[in-house]
Amino acid sequence: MTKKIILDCDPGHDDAVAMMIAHGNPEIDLLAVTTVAANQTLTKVTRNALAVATMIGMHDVPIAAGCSRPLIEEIKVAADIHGESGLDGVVLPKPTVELEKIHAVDLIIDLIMSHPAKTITLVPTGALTNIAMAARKEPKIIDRVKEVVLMGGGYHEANASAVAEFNIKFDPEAAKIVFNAGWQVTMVGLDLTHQALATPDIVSEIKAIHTETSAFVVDLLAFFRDMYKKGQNFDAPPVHDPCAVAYVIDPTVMTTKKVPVDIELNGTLTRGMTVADFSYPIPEDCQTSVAVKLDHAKFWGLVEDALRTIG
Ligand SMILES: [Ca+2]
Repeated sequence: MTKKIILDCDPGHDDAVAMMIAHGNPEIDLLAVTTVAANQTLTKVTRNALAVATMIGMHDVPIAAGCSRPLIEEIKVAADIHGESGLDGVVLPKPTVELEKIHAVDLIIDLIMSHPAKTITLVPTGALTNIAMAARKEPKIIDRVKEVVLMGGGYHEANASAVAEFNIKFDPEAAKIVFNAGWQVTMVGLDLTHQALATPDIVSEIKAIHTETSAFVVDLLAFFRDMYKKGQNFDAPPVHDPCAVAYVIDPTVMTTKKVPVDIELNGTLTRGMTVADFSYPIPEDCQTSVAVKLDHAKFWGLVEDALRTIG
C-alpha cells in the first residue's frame, strides 16, 4: 500500500532532494507539492519547485504556492545557506510544469477532505505557515490527517539562534499552532538531520549513478557543502529535508522518542525554541515525537534508489 503525502516546502537545496526522494520512491504517492516562503521569497521557492519538477519529469503532481510571509514575523530568508535564488550553484531548467491556480492552503484542505480519513501524511520541510493556516481555516482536517512529519526544530541542536532552528524561528506562531493542533507530530529536527551528512563517499556514490539528475544533485551538494563550511563550519553538509520523507517511507530509518514538545514564543533569548520535556513519566496523551538516531546507510540508500528510479 502506498503512503499518501503532501510535501510542503521551500526549495531550497535539501527540499529539492526531498522532492526527488518523494517522487522516486515507489511507496510514496505524492499528492501535491506546496510552497511557502522561508529559505527564499515565495516567488523564488515556487519557481525552484517548478524547475526541480521539470528536471525530474514530475509532470503529474500538482504544485501550488502558499503563504508569502510568516503570520507575525517579518520575512527573513536564508540567502546565507541557499543563495540569492534559493537554489544557487546549479543550472535549473526553464520550468515546463505549470503552477496550479489554487492557493496551497486550499489545496491542502481540499486533498485532506476529499480523501479517506487518516490516509494523508503532511510533510512540511519549510516554515509551518501553510499548515497552520490550513488547520485554522478548516479545523476538520486535524482529525483526518494521519500524521504530521516535519523537518524543523531540535531538542539540543540549533542553527538560527543559540536554541532555535530556522524553520521554526521563521514563523514561531505557526509552529505553535501546528505542534498544539491535536494531530500526531513527529519532529525530524536538527538532532537527527545533523547526522544526514553528505560525506565525500556519499557524493561519490551519487556521482556514480551517472544520470542528469544525479549530476544535478552532485552540483547542489557541492554548493551546499561550501555554504555550510563557510556559515556553520560543517565539513560535509547536513541534508535535512529528505529525512522527513525517508521516515514516512521506512520508519526504521531512524529511532524516535515520544516526548512533549512546545514552542517558546516569549523568551527574549529563546523565541522559536522547540522545548522538549524529557522528564519521566511521559504523559499518556503525548502527541509529539522527536527523531533521535539516523541509520545513515539506509537513509542514503533510499536517496540513491530514488535517483536511480528517476533515471
Ligand atoms: Ca526546507
